[in-house]
Amino acid sequence: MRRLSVLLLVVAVGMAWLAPQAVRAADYKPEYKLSTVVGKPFPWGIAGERWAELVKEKTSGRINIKCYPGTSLVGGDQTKEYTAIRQGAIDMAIGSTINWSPQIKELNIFSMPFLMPDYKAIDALTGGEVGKEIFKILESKDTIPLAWGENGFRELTNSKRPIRKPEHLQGLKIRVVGSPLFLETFTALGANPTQMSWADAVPALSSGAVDGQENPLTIFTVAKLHSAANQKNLLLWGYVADPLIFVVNKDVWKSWKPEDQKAVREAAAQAASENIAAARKGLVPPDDSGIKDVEALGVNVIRLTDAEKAEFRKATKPVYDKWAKQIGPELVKKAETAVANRK
Ligand code: X2X
Repeated sequence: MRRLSVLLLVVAVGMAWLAPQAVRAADYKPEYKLSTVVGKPFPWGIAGERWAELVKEKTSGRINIKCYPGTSLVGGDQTKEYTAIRQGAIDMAIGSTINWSPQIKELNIFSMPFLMPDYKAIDALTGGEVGKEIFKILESKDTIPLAWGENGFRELTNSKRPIRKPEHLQGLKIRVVGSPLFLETFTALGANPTQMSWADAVPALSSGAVDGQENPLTIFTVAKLHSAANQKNLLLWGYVADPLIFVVNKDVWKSWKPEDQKAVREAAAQAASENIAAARKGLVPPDDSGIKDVEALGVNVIRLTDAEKAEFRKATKPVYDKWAKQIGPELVKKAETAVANRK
């Protein structure tokens, strides 16, 4: 009997000692899942690893993040990523505006053909009123946006022929992703667009099932599309650019102490600025070393004159006008003004 009460006392003391840790474990998960479409060594994947590393450091290990590249938490279906974040199947993500645009129509603004002529135009949108408005929309949809990163200007590549005019695109099978805006843009140019995830795109390009694709040069070179997918023709047209957005699911965010929220936000800002620098390396005029690197791979790089670019703009203008109404004429007007006034 005496032995039993000693045992009970030991158990009681042990439980009292464990209790605070049990409470802590209840609000903080042992590990948080961070989704990205591509992993290391793509700049986007590096950004995920870097965010995780900085968070661990700044929270003294209270917040542990594991990266899930390949949008593997949604079976590679990148246009379902945003819904999974809202529902809590994904805790945090660095997502492309393109992949989330099927759920958030305003994100299509970055995919409006020829809206952003240069990097300053991207910055004028993300760093100005448009960026603020988009962050508010994301906040109203169960996610906390923390920083803007960058995938980059999306250049067109194909295995068939050099493209200099819209008519050269006639009948080419081009892989696209995102909202119907992409299908309409490429249809307006006379191409035959087909929608598929990045996971399906690489084998489809390699087998020749599709002829071409559009992606930033960092994606092109790291994925070795020139050799793996015979993408020997590259058109530098900068028709759209996709920023990346660092977000956290709202319930996850609310479960963190203010000091940890601050740490996660600061870590996102730092990882994002490093990400933008990596995404733009060798691509901001007058530095064109990134383009020269692509040429050195044996890729035929076509640069357009202003007049040639205007032909592509003209061919896609009806799509632009139609989508301006769908996205919201006021937001589009704000974006156009911000671009016109960029410094
Ligand atoms: O799928 C693509 O083309 C990629 C990797 O650029 C995006 O996720 C938008």
